[in-house]
Amino acid sequence: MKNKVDKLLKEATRAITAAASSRELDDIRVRYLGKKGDITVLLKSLGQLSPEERPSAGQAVNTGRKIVEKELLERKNDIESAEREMKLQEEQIDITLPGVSFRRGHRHPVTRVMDEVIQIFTGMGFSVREGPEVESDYYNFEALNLPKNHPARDMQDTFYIGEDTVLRTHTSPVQIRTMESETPPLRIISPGKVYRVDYDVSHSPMFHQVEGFMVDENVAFSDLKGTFVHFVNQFFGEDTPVRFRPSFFPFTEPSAEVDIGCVMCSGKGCRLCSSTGWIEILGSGMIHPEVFRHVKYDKEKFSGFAFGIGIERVAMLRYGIDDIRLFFENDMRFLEQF
Ligand code: 2NM
Repeated sequence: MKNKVDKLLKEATRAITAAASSRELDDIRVRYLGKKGDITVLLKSLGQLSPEERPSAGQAVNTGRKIVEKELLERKNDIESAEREMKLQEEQIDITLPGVSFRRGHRHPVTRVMDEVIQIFTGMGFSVREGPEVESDYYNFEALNLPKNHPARDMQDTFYIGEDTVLRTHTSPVQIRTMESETPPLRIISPGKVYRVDYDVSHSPMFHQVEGFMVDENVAFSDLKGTFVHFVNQFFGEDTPVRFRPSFFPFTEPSAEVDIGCVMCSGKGCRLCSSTGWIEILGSGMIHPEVFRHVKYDKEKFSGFAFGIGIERVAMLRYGIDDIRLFFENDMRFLEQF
């Protein structure tokens, strides 16, 4: 028995020393110590020995088993630390290499100006309402006192989707929908995309508006004036000259356009302001009784003002941009300046 154990031990030791991976080592463990392993088989055969032989033989096998177990464990630790070391070498990162640089994005100038305009009006107590860009003839025109033969309804200006369906030419339909479903007092702005058949340095077929209105008892033209003087002071600066010039819109009476002192020549007269010294920034007026009739507001009880601001237009004045199409070409050299 002692000889058998010595022989197995020698064999096992050689195999363990030669093992190069955890996997090989495991195979060796199974070969000697597994259920049918050589040493296990020897242990099981002890029962067949005579009672006199059994103690010394048992001791020899057990000692052999312990030695093999110890050698396996030691070799396992060696191999595993070698393997770990190799992995660390392979995965080593050279922290002195230059990093992969990326560019930080930012909001589009139209979005920035839009957010700023919204903030100025919410600061005066206005709330935001949004609505569909595809509208019915009724909400885009009829309810706004734009009669069937009005030039603003011409095929030239409006994108028609169907007989009675258009791409909204302004966000006023949102105001009509709001007045239909809510009762005064109301202070509402509706920002969004609008569409008109037009394309040159100052017109884009899609552009952005913030329209708004206020309705309550006793709203006067002076409220309109105070609102836009505050808006101009906030958006263009405290010292910006403001004037109110009579105008016409089908949905307001009286109507006024708001001008500011020319941003390019400071009022001296130039190409931008057609030598007038003034630049138009928004349209406004007292809401027409016909609009109130459509939304079933009592025109004897309520009055209100409304307005529309072209966002690209005020963004161009703010940043000194002379072609509206630059906003939509997505040339990074242009956009990166904001
Ligand atoms: C403008 C100019 C004047 C306007 C009117 C309405 C409504 F729905 F309340 F009647 N919303 N927006 C309005 C008035 C818009 O844009 C140049």
